[in-house]
Amino acid sequence: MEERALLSVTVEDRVAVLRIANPPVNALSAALRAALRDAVAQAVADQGIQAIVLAASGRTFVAGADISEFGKPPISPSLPDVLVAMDECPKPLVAAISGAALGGGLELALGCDARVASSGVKLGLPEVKLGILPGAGGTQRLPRLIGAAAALEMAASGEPVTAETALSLGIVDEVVAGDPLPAALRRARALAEGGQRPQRLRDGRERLGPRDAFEAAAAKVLRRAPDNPAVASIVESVRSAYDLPFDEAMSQTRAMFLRLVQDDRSKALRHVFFAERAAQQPAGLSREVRGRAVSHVAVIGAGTMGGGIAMSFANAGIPVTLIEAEPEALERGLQRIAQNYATSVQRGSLAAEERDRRLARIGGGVGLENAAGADLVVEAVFEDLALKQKLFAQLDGIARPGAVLATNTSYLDVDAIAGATRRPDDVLGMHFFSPANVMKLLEVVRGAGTSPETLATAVELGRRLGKVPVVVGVCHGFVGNRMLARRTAQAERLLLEGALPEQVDAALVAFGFRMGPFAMADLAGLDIGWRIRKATGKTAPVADALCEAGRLGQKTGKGYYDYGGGGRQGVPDPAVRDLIEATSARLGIARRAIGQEEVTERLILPMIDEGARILEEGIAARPGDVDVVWLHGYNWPAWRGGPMYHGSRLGPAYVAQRLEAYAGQSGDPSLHPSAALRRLAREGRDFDALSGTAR
Ligand code: 3H9
Repeated sequence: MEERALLSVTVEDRVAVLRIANPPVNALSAALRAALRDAVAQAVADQGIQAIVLAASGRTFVAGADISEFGKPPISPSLPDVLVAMDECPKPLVAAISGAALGGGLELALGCDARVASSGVKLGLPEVKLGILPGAGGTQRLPRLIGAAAALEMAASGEPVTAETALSLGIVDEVVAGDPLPAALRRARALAEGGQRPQRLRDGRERLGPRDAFEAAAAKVLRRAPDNPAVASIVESVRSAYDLPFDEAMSQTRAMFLRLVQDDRSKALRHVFFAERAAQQPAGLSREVRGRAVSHVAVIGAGTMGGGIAMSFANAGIPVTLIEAEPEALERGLQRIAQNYATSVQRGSLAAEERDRRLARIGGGVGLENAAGADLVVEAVFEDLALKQKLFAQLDGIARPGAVLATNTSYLDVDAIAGATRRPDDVLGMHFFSPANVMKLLEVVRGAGTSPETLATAVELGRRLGKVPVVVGVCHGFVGNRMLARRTAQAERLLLEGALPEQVDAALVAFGFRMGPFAMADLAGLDIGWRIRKATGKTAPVADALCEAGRLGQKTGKGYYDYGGGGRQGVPDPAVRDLIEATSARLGIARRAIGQEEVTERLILPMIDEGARILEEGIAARPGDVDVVWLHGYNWPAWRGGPMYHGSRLGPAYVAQRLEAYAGQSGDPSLHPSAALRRLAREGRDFDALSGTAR
């Protein structure tokens, strides 16, 4: 195999320009680190060279360490070794930052004497999002440059800043429009003319700032993220900038870095990183297929969902027409949108001018003919198949040829909806999650007839909206809601068998969810599920009894909990306990004490089992896709990687065996493991083995 040049060296008027070229994002792989170290050594040895500029080709400067190397045996030179070589270099170094400088990429730039960035680039230390800390001096050099409190905030939040903010913070010395190389060369020459290299960042503590300001910032970040072990390490490492000599602080930081990389939580977060990216490339869709251009969208239905979807488009700069059948309904919908934006402005999360720009992108229209000019139509009307079919048949006659027609259904058969048109190749599902302008998940439902271009259009658009699109197949509830149904059924069963709502909720919160199923149901309103059950002839004895008693959740002040004066924090209610016990008695179910482990497993393991079926049927293409659905649609705790990742850690054999045991103990036949899961257990294989078995 021919070796790619990861680093090219050119000389411009006695300045060596080291240009990194390691597509796609210039990650600092072992080979690149070695090339960097050697190129610095050569520039030092070359008498004709006075200074060095570090630049990069492609869309990023350097996106940091190569995450795929984590967890494998470390290969020398490490990134800290490269930075030692840069510190020891007697000639000045300048970074020309032309794209994102993240993690190790920013750390590399901090090893230079000056930094020039092009306008609009992002700089940051996102390591914390991977459950690790900046391991190559970010926690030592950045505090010495911009102060410990500001550096801590950047490293603990993981949020990048723009070049302009970086300039005001003092991270970069200059921001230029376009290519930063000429300005970097100028600075390199000016520094070289000074004769001596300026003081290295490692050698000065003057700018660390007052210790009490740092301690106040530390208390704040620790309160904000109590579950992420990396945050405490980041605090400790930045603090050591005050207390320890640079080299000692670095070796302590390195030890913490290596420990965190091995932590299960970091492994799970890295899995999430790669799963999110893999989901962007739908299985069975060639990278060459391009989506159609979308410059105007129509959203049919101005209810909560339709309004949120319209806001998503407007927020991403895409003009949208909201369509209703009656003027009053349209007016109500538009007012709700205006109110939502007004609340954001009041809270200070949205500037008034930006609100005005977004509102100006949202128009309204009464009647479907308003969809005629749209490149994409999203239908978000009531969940009723006949209604949707009628609407799509009408749309077929109105929408322009080549327009993508999407339904936002949460459960219904997308193929049956597509069948109402003469262009099923243009039809698919775009299932947004409520509130649609906030939740990041977008299930893109591929129908039997959906064309590759239509699919690519929805995926590309999802990305433009800042969502995480995941392609799924047609079935009742798709991936997310289908798995949720298993959990909901067990939550109800557990109440009948002996548990109480607060115990079930506490188990899921202990697992890492922000809320348990019953607190969640109270928030959403119990009547939605009740209506669906009545329509489909299903029952949920406890939930039904609560609804019959008028306890519909927070909106009625009572549900599974009592909300007293209408607040959001419910308390357990003895009346609910009586109601549950009476229901168990009525159904002849003997109540028993149920421990937390059983509660957790009976909520989580059936979901994993359902995930196995979903994979076997080809509804989701990869276990990671299922994980991404749960991470971004249902707030699955990221440090647990997602349901399939969790299932894979437990092992399919364990999951199958526990489900079998619970099925026997509770007499609930739905707990028997599926054929897919049993097969994996028998063959000692993981969920990956189910990928692509159908389709
Ligand atoms: C670190 O630096 C530790 C140090 O402190 C010290 C160590 C001692 N490694 O996101 P995209 C792949 S930790 C390996 O779709 P975009 C990605 O998987 C690191 N691979 O592009 C994808 O592959 P594929 C701290 C990486 O334009 C492809 O590149 N840095 C890495 O939407 C394109 O990625 C971070 O956490 C990586 N570091 O966004 C930054 N980064 O095509 C992580 C990307 O096969 N990266 N890939 O699916 C990002 O945030 C985004 O990738 C970035 C570009 C904003 C740069």
